[in-house]
Amino acid sequence: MNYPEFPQDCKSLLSKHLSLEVFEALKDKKTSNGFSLEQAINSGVRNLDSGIGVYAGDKESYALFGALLDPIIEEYHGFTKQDAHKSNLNPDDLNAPNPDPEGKYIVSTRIRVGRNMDNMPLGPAISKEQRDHVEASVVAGLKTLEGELSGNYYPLLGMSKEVQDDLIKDHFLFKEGDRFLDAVGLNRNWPEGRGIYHNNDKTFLVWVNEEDQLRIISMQQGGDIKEVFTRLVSAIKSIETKVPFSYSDHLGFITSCPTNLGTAMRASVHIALPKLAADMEAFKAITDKYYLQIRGIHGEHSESEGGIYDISNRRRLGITEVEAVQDMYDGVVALIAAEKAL
Ligand code: ADP
Ligand code: IOM
Repeated sequence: MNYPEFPQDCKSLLSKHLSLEVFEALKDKKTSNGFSLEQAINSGVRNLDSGIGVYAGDKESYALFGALLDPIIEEYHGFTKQDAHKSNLNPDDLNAPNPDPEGKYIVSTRIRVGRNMDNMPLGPAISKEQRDHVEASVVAGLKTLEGELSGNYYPLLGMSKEVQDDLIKDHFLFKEGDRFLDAVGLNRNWPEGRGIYHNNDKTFLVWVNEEDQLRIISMQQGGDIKEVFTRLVSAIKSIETKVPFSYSDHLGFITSCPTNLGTAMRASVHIALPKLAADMEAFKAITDKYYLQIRGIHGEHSESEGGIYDISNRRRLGITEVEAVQDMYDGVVALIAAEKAL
């Protein structure tokens, strides 16, 4: 492979950190699962609108391709090689009374974590047999969940197009054919090995074998962020007794995208901010201050509709889960105050 030239206006962290020197040092390296630099960067090379543009094929990728990944991790999370990751899943430490009890701004709240199985390649380097094994192990674990977490698993294979489209439209299921995931091999053998588990109310869901092998999700209408977090923590604690997760003392939970390392947590609200959105500079000044990310209404790489935005914590590594949710909560309080003042 030749050194990829990125256009001047490309903003991905890959384009910023893949110098010719780094490329030459890494281009012939492969992890023990056969994952190469060419595979790691293909998504960002093909998709110039990537935010990051690089993925790991396994835990080893983070060490082997460290010359590229370390500066990306540092820039995204503000986390250096000297820093240590930390965890706090205690809902009592979260200060988050509902910021919008009248339901004027917050449509819904969702908190998810990514997880991958220990001693398995990540999705970009996994074989079909290994992926099917992950699905079977995860589903066996999920079937033992009780109470509010008890539900059913719905494999994508055999799901009608109508059901699938409705689940996507209603924000419960991942989309199909994502070009960013496609370019790193995350859509191989689609739809086999993929599916969704959820309880009856769809307040607790698990995506199987999308960007990560598990996305554990708690969501509900309105702005009771603490209730959503509490349900998620109880799910994580139950599932981790059944499925061994890939973890590193330094990087926290191992995920295929470097943005998700650490807590692997994205806590978001769908929130109506039509007035503030008319002044994007003022909007971004608040989201930057509270380390927040703005997404559109259908998730990453989508647009806002009707003044409703997806606002979530940006940092995930080097801070605890409680701090990640607190970032989102404090920022949302400030955003609502700004919207009210207009
Ligand atoms: P992820 O959150 O796993 O990184 P996406 O950004 O693609 O992935 O979002 C996945 C889905 O979750 C999308 O349909 C998105 O609209 C939905 N979603 C995210 N946050 C919320 C929320 N607070 N309320 C309802 N749906 C949400
Ligand atoms: N997590 C991943 N889907 N994303 C950061 C892709 C990108 O824009 O690089």
